[in-house]
Amino acid sequence: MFVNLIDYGYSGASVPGVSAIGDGVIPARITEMRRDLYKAICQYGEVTAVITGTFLYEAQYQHDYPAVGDFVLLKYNANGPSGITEVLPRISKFSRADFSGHEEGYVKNIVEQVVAANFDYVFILCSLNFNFNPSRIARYITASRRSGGAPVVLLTKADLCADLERVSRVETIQRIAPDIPVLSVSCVTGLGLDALTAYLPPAKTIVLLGSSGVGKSSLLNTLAGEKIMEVKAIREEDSKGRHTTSHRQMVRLPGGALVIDTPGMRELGLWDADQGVNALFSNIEELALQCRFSDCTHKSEPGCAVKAALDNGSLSEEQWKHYLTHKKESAFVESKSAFLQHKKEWQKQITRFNRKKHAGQQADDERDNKELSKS
Ligand SMILES: Nc1nc2c(ncn2[C@@H]2O[C@H](COP(=O)(O)OP(=O)(O)OP(=O)(O)O)[C@@H](O)[C@H]2O)c(=O)[nH]1
Ligand SMILES: [Mg+2]
Repeated sequence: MFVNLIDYGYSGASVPGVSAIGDGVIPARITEMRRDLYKAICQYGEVTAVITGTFLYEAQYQHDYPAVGDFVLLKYNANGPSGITEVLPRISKFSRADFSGHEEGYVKNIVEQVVAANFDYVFILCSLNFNFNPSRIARYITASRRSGGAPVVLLTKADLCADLERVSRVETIQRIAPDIPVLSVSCVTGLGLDALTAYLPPAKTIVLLGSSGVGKSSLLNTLAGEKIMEVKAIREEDSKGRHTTSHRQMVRLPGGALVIDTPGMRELGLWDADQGVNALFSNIEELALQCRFSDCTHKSEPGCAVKAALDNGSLSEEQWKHYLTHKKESAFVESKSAFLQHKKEWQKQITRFNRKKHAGQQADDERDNKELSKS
């Protein structure tokens, strides 16, 4: 079977670094990741793959490792796992800050963990039931803005929500992010699914993001027309029975679009959050530039353009509230990162000091021994 990688979003000429192909390697795209074992699609079909020793030696940071959606170079092996030798430059990526930090008493800095790569759209899913949470959606929008993919908000399980309530919730999100499509969908009744096809063109890649239980895998199965991903019932009131999907996988829909399912994430640590906040709230950042004082805190200063906009209604209270939450969160990520960096430096200094002390003691011992042997 010959697979044309262009159907999987590959556009060789426009991917920088592809001239490096040769030397018995072929391009491929990562379709699945379970711990250290990958699946990749290449011209010979889907193969299992592992990262090669050289790759391991050269990879310095977590984000150097392949993620689902990555285009890679593969040493093809017809009789066993093929070897991933290189990850090609990404055109988009979704990352989270990995706080998992501790390693045998040694504190790592926060590392960037790539969740998915090379997608065109980010579908942000949030359920219309009891878990409806505009702040969480805004957080995902911020991260998506930064990723290079275009965010689309999907309010899921529309069948569990009265029509009036549904319309008002769609409006709430549209007020927070006026330039982003917001659709309500239901996998049970099929509501809203037709409108989704505009964001599912052939060879384009879509990543599904959202908390556990919002219906990411259900949506993928519905769009694929078959049960590909495991779906488990949850108790809607408290979402009990969570974290069904435990790996990342990319599926090609009958229409040709590629959809990446991800496990629901408990915490979405924003990576490089500030830039994303500025993009989502560019109108507020512009208003702030018009304040009389450059260090205006937008609380009680005269000539505050933000306060004026809030008073005359041109800036919604909701958007302002979300902006403040974001600012606080990105400050938290930054301060935690700085704290861990500081702690790491401090531990390095202790190790250096101990080593020096040890070396000094050794020199003293040698001197004593020499003195003794002389006497
Ligand atoms: N009523 C209703 N239930 C839905 C809908 N979509 C999904 N569900 C249910 O929601 C529950 C969770 O769905 P999943 O698709 O497993 O959710 P998920 O987001 O993939 O969850 P994780 O894999 O844990 O991240 C299941 O019981 C689904 O049947 C919908 O449109 N309407
Ligand atoms: Mg799932």
